[in-house]
Amino acid sequence: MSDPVRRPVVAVLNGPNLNLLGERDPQAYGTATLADIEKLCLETGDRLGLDIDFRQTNHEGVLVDAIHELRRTAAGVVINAAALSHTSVSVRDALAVVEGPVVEVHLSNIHRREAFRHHSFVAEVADGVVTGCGARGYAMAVEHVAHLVAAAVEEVAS
Ligand code: CA2
Repeated sequence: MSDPVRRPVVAVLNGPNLNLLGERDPQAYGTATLADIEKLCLETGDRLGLDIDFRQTNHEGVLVDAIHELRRTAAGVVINAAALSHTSVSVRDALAVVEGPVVEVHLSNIHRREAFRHHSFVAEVADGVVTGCGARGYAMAVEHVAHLVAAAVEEVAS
């Protein structure tokens, strides 16, 4: 039997405290757990012919290492860096060398919240930002990465 054709991989990276989703703060973040969001991303990926590499870490250096590991192999990256979005130059610098498209996602609308959440270092290097659309925002971000990857492939072929 021949090997199945490998599908492009989209990494979906999650930062600190997102493992607690569904346990507290449903007004800000909704009721979906991170496992629910992973399932949504996998379903979206399946529909679009993509594999999803879904990860969460509470540690800045682990997130930077994950970005380095994926920077050449992933077709694109969706990232909710959580609080690190507002503080981490090292996450920003790691994302700047990712070869494929990067789309930032936040469950809540960061611009409608406290002033310290209004600036995102991630947004400075992202190809798109989805904020305030809840868990559905992850599906939107995966779709947008798929669109940008397909557009880049078409451009090379033309
Ligand atoms: O809206 C988002 O997705 C955020 O990235 C979530 C971060 C927050 O620091 C950003 O400003 C916006 C916080 C994630 C923590 O999630 C929790 C969930 C339940 C209980 C405690 C924290």
